[in-house]
Amino acid sequence: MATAGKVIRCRAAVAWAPGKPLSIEEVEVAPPKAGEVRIKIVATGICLSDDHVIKGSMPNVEFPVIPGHEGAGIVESTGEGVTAVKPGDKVIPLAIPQCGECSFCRNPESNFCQKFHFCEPQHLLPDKTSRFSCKGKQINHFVWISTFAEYTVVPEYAVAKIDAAAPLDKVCLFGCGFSTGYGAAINAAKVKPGSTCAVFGLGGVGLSVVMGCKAAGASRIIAVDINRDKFAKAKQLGATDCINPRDFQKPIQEVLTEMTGQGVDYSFEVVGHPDTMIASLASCNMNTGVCVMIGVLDSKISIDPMLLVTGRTWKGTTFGGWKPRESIPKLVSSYLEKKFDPDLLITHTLPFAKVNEGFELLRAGKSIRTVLLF
Ligand code: COD
Ligand code: ZN
Ligand code: ZN
Repeated sequence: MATAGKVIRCRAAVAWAPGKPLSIEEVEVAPPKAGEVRIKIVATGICLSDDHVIKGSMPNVEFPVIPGHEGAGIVESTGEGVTAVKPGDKVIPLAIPQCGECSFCRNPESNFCQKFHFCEPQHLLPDKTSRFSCKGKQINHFVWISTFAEYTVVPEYAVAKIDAAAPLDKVCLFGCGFSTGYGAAINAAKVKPGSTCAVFGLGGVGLSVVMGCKAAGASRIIAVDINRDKFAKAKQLGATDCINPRDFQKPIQEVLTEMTGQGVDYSFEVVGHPDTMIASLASCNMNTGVCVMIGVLDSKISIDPMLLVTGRTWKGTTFGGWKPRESIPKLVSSYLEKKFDPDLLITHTLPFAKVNEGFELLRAGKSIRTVLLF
């Protein structure tokens, strides 16, 4: 491509300081160094976690930063030594990398590559520099992928090559929301046919959990949300019952226990709130119930240990337990074979310049997923 090896000037949404709206700026994006890939982002979804970044409540984020982690695009150029992708390939940048070398990558049971956050902070690329600048200032990356930029540079091990037939304005959701929720049911909980599930929080991620529970053959899927406008979509995707905690005088875990006799077999927390974290744990049955945590919180919670001593399993998952470089291309192929339909999660499509409008829709509970197009 004519731009290979050159600095590209393009648009990006910059969060200059916590709590401020995003600002659309012209940024400079340096060429990829060895082991890196520069991607032209075509579409990006808006996830609640990006809102946590903007508000300043997401750990390990350094301002100014370009958020966004649910994108899809086309490789523009590659740095020295890159073999996994080439210019023109359709790709999904990965918020969770897969280096293939660390002990977690080599363990077939785990997907949490050790390059994620803990040994290498992801506001800078692995060589400890940024590829973004604006008005003479360095701008930081977000989890290495910063998809709210027309061009972004990511390490080779944070890119998944996908089928050339994939529609980028749809499969961007595989970069976070759909994969995270669907995988939580399939990989983390390993929902069994005929089981009963409860899903707390019916955003893009929670509704993807509902899809995963249905695909796994759950016979009862109870969807829980304080916004009843989410119920129609939840039913369309497989929920058998929808309940609003505000309609009851008693704690929702008691309601769920009464509805099911002993509590559900699997519960999922997809809100990121202390009350729903405790309620979801307490609503799965003692003895064999499994509660999967997906939401994050920037404070601590305390629980009654008896909830666990009686036999419940409490676990968490990131990115749905998928080993991303090997699993995301397969998930996209299954989507092209129409095995599931995450398109139903996309309620709004907006031009990139309207990114703040997209966040307003999310905060007002009016959207499930907004996809921004460059
Ligand atoms: N009880 C029930 N539902 C509630 C409550 C409550 N007390 N409070 C809010 N809700 C509902 C809202 O009405 C909304 O429908 C839903 O919870 C949240 O949906 P969204 O669309 O705002 O959020 P999502 O689906 O985009 O993201 C939810 C996460 C929990 C994934 C996110 O907030 C988070 O914590 N992300 C970090 C952890 C993680 O694994 N992330 C991977 C994806 S980034
Ligand atoms: Zn996300
Ligand atoms: Zn690894």
